[in-house]
Amino acid sequence: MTTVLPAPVEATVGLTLTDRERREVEELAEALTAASPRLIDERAWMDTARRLSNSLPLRIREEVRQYRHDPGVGGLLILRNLPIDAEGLPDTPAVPDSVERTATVPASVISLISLSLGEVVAYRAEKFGALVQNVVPIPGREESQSNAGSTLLELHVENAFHPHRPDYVGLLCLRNDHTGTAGTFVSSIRRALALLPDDVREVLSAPRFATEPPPSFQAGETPRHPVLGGDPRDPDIRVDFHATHPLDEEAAGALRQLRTALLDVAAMLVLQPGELAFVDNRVAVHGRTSFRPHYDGRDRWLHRTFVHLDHRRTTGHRPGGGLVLA
Ligand SMILES: O=C(O)CCC(=O)C(=O)O
Ligand SMILES: [Fe+2]
Repeated sequence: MTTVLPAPVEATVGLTLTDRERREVEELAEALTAASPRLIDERAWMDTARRLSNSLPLRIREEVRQYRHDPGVGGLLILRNLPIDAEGLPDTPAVPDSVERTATVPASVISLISLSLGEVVAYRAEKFGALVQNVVPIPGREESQSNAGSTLLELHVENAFHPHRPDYVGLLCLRNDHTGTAGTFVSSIRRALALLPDDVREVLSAPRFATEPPPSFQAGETPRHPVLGGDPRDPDIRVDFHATHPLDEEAAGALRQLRTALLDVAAMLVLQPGELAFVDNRVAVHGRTSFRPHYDGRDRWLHRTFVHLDHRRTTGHRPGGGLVLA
């Protein structure tokens, strides 16, 4: 990636809760946290979460509904001043594949808001299919191109290889890194498209690319796919600059130009405790700056959810009618 860091996301993007709204979300999240069986991945708990999500403050529901209608030019929604008690949190987990199993207020907050956007889903092969996952640096994984790393993470569509990749990724910050500067890059094809000449767009729209799944998915072949799909004037994007490979020279050149264009229009989102970002995984890509973990219990800590808009599309892929894709 370039050495020049992208400009920060404008503070005006999204919604900052009033202290009264923050308190309302906190009360709702506390009620959900206490709801039986207090286990996030149990159907009864998510059923309660879905029902309670209808009682979120009106301005949140309006903002989320508008974002679902149109994710905007950046594909990004940010909610600020959510009830995260940064002082009262336990230590940042530092074990591989860390997930949240037992209900907590932060896990309830991200579940409630994700469920107002759509359906919370997970993948059996990733983090045991847990619905609320931890994005934390893991000792020994510093160089890994995954959420466990702390090196620069390349721009990517989440699970770009997967036919049922998320429509949205939710990232809720519980703690930032020690310097308060670790940032999530976000960029969108809606901003980058104008920088791409017609012939490059054409190459990107052809099935001249393949995306490797991570080893845990043990998928068979990697089918060829286009990087740009849908309406040529407002396309969807499917690329992971670590895992997507061009299948010929021209495709390689087009992919390089796409990466440059996305970096040119990227913004940097330095999530602080109590901030929740949704990235529209159809039009936007994300990545992360490098940062230095200390492994002292105070490292950067995000909760993550995946959201689908249409549960019906994955019916045959969710054994037992649950929320986890096989
Ligand atoms: O750490 C971040 O800000 C984003 C990491 C990431 O790409 C993810 O968790 O999907
Ligand atoms: Fe990601």
